[in-house]
Amino acid sequence: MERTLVIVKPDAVNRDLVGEIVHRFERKGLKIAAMKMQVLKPYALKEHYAQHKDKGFYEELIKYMSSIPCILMALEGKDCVNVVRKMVGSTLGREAEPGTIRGDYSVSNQANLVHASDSSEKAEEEINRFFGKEELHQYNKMNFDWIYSSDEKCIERKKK
Ligand code: FUP
Repeated sequence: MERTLVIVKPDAVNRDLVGEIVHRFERKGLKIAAMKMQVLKPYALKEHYAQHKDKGFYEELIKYMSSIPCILMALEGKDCVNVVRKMVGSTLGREAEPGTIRGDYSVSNQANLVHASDSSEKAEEEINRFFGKEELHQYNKMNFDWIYSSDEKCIERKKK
């Protein structure tokens, strides 16, 4: 199954939205493979947001993201990257669709509650940046039998 990195950002922690956000991913049927609370180091964030290093908001973004602890999660499921990006919504909270996390709870572009990886390759890179191997758990999630068809589970098994 595919994995993705989710960072529940400082604004969500300060606004008591951690439970709501985690709850949405759980209810959707995604598996939590790793989860922790951590103040992110500026050097790791600079690497994480390297694609934005020439943008005006870059320094401010690094400062904001390292200001208080974030919740980090590695989520797992079929097409997990895409599923989670759809649930998170577009970057600017004011324009994000209602029903998405940003669309329901954010009106900002910086304080937009959640980071989610944008490709499978990036997800693996980001998970390895923020989690050690010993923090990533492999276990049978019993309710996967009720979340996926046997075909979907077979396809996943063949891919491995
Ligand atoms: P996303 O993938 O939706 O998180 O968005 P981007 O990769 O485009 O942007 C990464 C982060 O940069 C956003 F989550 C917040 C921040 N950002 C700003 O602070 N100001 C902007 O104008 C655009 C993005």
